[in-house]
Amino acid sequence: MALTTNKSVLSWIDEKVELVKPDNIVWIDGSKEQIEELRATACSTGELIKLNQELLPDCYLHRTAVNDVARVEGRTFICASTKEEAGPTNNWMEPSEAYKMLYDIARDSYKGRTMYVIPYSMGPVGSPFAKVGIELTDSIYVVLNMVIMTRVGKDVLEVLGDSNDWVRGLHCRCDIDEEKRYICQFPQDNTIISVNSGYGGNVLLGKKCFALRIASYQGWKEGWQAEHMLILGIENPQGEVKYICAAFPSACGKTNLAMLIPPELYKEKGYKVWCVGDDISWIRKGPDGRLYAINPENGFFGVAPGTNVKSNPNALASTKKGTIFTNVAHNLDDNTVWWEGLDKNPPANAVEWKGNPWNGQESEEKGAHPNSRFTAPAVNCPCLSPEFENPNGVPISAIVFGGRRAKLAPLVYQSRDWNHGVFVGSIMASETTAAAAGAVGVVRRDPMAMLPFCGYNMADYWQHWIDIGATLDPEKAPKIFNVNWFRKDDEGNFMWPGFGDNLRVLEWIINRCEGKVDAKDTEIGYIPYAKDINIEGLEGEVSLESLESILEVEKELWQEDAKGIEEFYAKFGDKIPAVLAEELATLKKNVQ
Ligand code: GTP
Ligand code: SPV
Ligand code: MN
Repeated sequence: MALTTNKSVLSWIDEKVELVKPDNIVWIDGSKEQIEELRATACSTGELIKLNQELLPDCYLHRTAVNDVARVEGRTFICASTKEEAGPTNNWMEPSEAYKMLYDIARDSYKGRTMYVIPYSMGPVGSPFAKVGIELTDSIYVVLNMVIMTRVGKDVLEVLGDSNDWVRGLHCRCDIDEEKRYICQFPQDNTIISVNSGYGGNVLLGKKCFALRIASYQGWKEGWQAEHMLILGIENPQGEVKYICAAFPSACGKTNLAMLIPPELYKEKGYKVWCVGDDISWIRKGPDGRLYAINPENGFFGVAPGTNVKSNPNALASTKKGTIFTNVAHNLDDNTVWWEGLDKNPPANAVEWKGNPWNGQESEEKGAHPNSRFTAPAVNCPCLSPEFENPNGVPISAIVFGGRRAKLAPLVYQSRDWNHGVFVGSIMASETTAAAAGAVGVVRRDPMAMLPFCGYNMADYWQHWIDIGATLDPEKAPKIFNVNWFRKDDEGNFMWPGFGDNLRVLEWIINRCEGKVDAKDTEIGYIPYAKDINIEGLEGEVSLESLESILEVEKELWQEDAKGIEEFYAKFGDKIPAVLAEELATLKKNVQ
């Protein structure tokens, strides 16, 4: 039975039913009973494996197809009416052509299958920031993931009422055929169509497709911002909490930073860190003129490898109940899961992520895919912010950009002002990771960590950033920074311990926001004096000299980089905002 009388919803679903021809239609109401039933069905078909319910209550394991383990950027399209609107950094397809191609692929593909109708809210239901979506899928795995990652159920439709303001999403598994895999966004139609995949970012349509690609376009039109940013709160010993948003590319440390455990020294003093979000921020100006952010998601779709009690105990704790693991190794001895970097004791009697028997003590092969993931409910997180459900979001003191760069980018620097900060975000570059299909470790430009996620022309997106800044009182605008946890020495070792110790850098950032500490005015922006980054307790890991060396501006490298920026900007022709062209000229002059 349909859960709404909304005509725009019902007529759209009717059309899609006509197209894909499901045997049954099931509306997802979000009830416990329904979820249990779906889990049982998925276990009976092998789509899910029920894990040890004593050690991991309500936890399940799923394996995707071997050819379907990451986002596919080459097959992701922005189907705006003109190519120019999608811009040079997006793949573009003309909308009517795209619809025709996708409908041909989707036609009859639900025959013998069930259509699940998922009404969901991105953001707390009814929050002024929140937006509604409806995803149609023929995958129980998608339903159960969406139930964790978003707010799903009847109340979403009640809030929607008769409105036509909701995002349409059609997902068809089809045959998981790589050659016919397409992830298409139609920003002008509020529509997403995804075919031939069953992997996370390609099919959980509330996440990257809606909350970033469609929402970034909506934000442009409506005066707000959708960003690939974590949100965390830092509580000082006086009990004051300051919030930071940070944009790092995929698999570059957002989940880890969002849940960081303060170093002993800071814990003793009374510092605490609160996680509001680990991947996406929706940001808008509040009544007091400051920028406020919400996390539109309700769970974490986190990278499993490398997550352990030391690196990210909060993430690990979050995965102990109600979690779906994707493409990790299955320990048959105790029916639990394992991944590289969990501990130094891989299971001998196990099944690797592709489904083959695996002896982790002897095998050279990996047990878990490098982009294996956990889907964990946010409420599980021990450091979840009390503001997580706040419909009005949290006020942002600082915006931090950062990438994975072995050389060049210093540990941290601050932009001179908002517009320079936009420039700093626009010139971000990072080494590619396993989160997307393709080569790993290649440096590429990834402005604001939005390269794969911006739903319109990146030059317009930069201008939107500049325009937002122009509406802000400089006293109230967040200060903008850049960080790099990934500098390496000549032997290839990380020069900064990272993880919990990143709080030492965040402390400097907060101090800068409050005007409590001086900085060196350099060619690229404000850089800390080494003495102002607290390295107490890091003896043996970081010396003052090595800290100084990762805070240095290496002019020759920057000259080289400026050329790369110029080439990148050239792709946008005269759409490059004048402000950014001027900032580039200044940088070039400064590092001459
Ligand atoms: P997405 O979910 O793909 O958006 O990734 P993310 O940005 O949330 O990245 P995540 O926190 O999952 O970290 C990805 C990888 O980076 C993991 O293997 C981490 O162990 C590693 N990592 C995270 N923070 C640090 C750090 O401070 N230093 C170093 N060296 N590695 C880090
Ligand atoms: C990312 O790749 O940035 C992710 C994972 O957060 S996915 O949902 O697959 O996009
Ligand atoms: Mn991400």
